[in-house]
Amino acid sequence: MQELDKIWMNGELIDWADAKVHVGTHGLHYGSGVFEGIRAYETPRGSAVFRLTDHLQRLHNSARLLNMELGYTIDELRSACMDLIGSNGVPECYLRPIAFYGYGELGVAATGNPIDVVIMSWPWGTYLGAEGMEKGIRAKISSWTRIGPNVIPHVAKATGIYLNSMLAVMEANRAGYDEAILLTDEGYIADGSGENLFLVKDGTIYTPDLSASILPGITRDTIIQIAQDLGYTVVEKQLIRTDLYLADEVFMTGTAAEVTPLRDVDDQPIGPPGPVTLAVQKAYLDTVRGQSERWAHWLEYATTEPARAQA
Ligand code: PPE
Repeated sequence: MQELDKIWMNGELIDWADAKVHVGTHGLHYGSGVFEGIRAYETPRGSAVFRLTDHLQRLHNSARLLNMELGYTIDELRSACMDLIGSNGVPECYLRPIAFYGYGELGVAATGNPIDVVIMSWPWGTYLGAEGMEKGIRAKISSWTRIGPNVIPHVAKATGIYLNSMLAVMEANRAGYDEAILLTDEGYIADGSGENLFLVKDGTIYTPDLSASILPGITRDTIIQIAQDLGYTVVEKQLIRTDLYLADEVFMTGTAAEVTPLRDVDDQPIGPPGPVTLAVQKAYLDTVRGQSERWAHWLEYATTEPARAQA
């Protein structure tokens, strides 16, 4: 991770090296935290954060599901993100707000522990490699099952959930694949370790519906809207693994992964990135980089760069 100058922690911008917690922190012992992953892009009008308010709204929802009181409004967190981008001076970066039960009492019930709220930012290149973005990655169905809706609320982007993702992606990597695909207990396709999944069959786009224990991805929502605008039909439904094997195209979406094509699943060839994937990927990258008037309202410009914003 490339270290930048500042981290926003509990209301203040502090030096990167000083953003520390005690080893007795509740969130460290029990994974009791919620977080977000957000990207800021360099655009012709300066640094813009993609769907920042939507990400912060999801952070608030995640916190609610874990009975956490963040203590900062969405507006306050939005300003904090903008201040951080301005002070670090890196217009194109990944933002990682995280809130967790802090240092107080140990014991599983977190009631009474303080809540720490932190925002980090650092430059993060392509998640699954530049070559993966261009030529497609190789994925494997995981032997790990995606956590069910009555295990941990999957709608929450909660830190503890990511043990599920970590085991899956490490298993896939050890076996020589780039990414894992997790199925639900019933065998329906859920998501990747850090991405939602889409497939294309006979010109129609399919993606698992929200009941499949998936994170309600903001990129997923973006892609559904962009694809419909491009004239594609998008169907949200239960999908099974053989739908992937027989698909014409498969791609994954996420803030970090953006739109990454899959070139094979379980060694079943899907082929090089197809026309629908490429069209959607281009439209997405144009949108986040401020090249699209249609979706301009999704870009929240860092107010800390007034000189550039006027240009
Ligand atoms: N599913 C999972 C399990 C997931 O972690 C992500 C985001 C998504 C779907 C897509 O969500 P969205 O970013 O809102 O479109 N994964 C984040 C964290 C990746 C990491 O390694 O850390 C991300 O993409 O920022």
